Amino acid sequence: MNTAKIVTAAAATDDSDRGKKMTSERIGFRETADFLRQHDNYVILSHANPDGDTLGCAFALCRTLQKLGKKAKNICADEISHRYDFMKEAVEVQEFDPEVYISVDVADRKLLGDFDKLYGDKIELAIDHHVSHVGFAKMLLLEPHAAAAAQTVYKLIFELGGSALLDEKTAACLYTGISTDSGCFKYSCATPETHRIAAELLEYGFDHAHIDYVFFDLKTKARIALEEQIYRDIEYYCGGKCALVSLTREQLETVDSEDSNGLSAIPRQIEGVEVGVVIKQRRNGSWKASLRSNSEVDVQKICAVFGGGGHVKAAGCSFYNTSLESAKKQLVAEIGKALE
Ligand SMILES: [Mn+2]
Repeated sequence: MNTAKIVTAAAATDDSDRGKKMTSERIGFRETADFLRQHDNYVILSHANPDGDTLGCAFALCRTLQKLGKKAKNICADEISHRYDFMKEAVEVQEFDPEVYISVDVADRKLLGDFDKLYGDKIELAIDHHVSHVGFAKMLLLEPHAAAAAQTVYKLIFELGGSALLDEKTAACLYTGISTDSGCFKYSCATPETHRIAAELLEYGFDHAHIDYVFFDLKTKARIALEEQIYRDIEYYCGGKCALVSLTREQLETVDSEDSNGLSAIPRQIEGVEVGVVIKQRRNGSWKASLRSNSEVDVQKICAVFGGGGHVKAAGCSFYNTSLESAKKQLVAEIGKALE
């Protein structure tokens, strides 16, 4: 394969990558396309607890490789929600001896879940968009400022065969990745390029309104019932600048895991709230707190006090062998200090 070497050192000149351990060879779109043309029998891995981006990338790439006459299949350590059934219809089920393993939207091999042990060492090509990507594949196609890995896969498919290689089904998969990762184009990660690529995809004529309805508006009755409890039980602290919600195992088990996504967004939607907190009980009884900041408050610093971490605006920490009341008290005390 004729890969120009854009290696670790070059990657590290990018501010966003500084200090990150990079063990993969960074390659561009042309090298990646050449690599895909030259091989066959692909296994495409999504991350565990799969979302619209990792699945949209996997199914779009699988369909494209099959169109090119290659054998390809997708695998994921966790179950795929029925919401993605339209993606499964985009690919043929093929049996073959795997030759090349590819990961899509996987920032770290640990995120492969139970498949890390089985496949983590075998991945030749990683396609990703996470600034925090920890190199694990031999080769890496990384666009750290793309809103979704599906943007990168779109450009790769274009490199492989132009617009003729795209179609309605592939476009629907890629659009789902872009829309879900950008919060339906609401997050600050949605750039002019994000919108341009989405606009190109809309030209293929799939039902984008239905996709956005399914992923952003549709809720199960169980989810609505859980939200009802959440709204009823919101607690306010620090003069209304902190809103807190706690959920026991019993409450969480009324919905499936897909249904419990996005709950941490609820407290921070409230006007006047600067720090939103959602505390969920884990299966082992410990408590996991997710903090979201709407202001200057650095929630990463608050979580670090309790051994947690994350980002300035979104972070998390855990409380073990502690009652819920005690966990709340400790957290609210730190939040109070940060708000002063
Ligand atoms: Mn993603």
